[in-house]
Amino acid sequence: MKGPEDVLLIVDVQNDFMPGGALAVPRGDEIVPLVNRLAAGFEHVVLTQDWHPRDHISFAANHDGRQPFETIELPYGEQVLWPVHCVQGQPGAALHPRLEAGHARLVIRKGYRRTIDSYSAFVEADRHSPTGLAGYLRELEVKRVWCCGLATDYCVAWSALDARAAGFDVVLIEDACRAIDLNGSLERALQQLQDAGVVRMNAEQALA
Ligand code: VGL
Ligand code: ZN
Repeated sequence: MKGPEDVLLIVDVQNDFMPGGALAVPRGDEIVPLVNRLAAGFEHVVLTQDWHPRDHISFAANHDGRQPFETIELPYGEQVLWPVHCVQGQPGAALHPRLEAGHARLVIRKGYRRTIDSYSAFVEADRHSPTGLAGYLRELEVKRVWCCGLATDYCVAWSALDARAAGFDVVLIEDACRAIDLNGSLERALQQLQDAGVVRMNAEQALA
């Protein structure tokens, strides 16, 4: 059992990211049993939920003539336009019904501001606005952040990179993640994670 210095960060295991959902991550549902085994091995679990208002700036439908997966320039940089997903309080934003993480202590909701997206659980896409998670983990003297969930190349990768930037040791539990893989995004993300010193493991190793 992992103790107080370790936290399992379960990123965006939500209905809209599952096959059949609004922004389906291929085979996203396959990770749920593994995430459940991991959660049982951690005393301290934190969840994230992508949590957008209906008029969110990341939705292609909110930009005339734009299609999902195109990109636009926003004041904070390039933004991928997504299908409408994870709308606050809607069934698509709910956690997967077979996720077993009832002992999770904190749920970080992100992307709730209309004009700023947030892939990361730590800092919004303006790279400036904190979610409060780093301060919470520091105050509880957490040393290591173990990351799993969806999607490897977006919310999991950005969260892992920001956890490193905040000074934590970080492990990516690769087989407990699935990727969107848009225009080479997975390869790019894995390279950035490696450069940042994020350790890659599988769930077996993580639970050993
Ligand atoms: C995510 C795209 C848009 C994710 C969230 O959870 O990786 N990706 N919103
Ligand atoms: Zn989103």
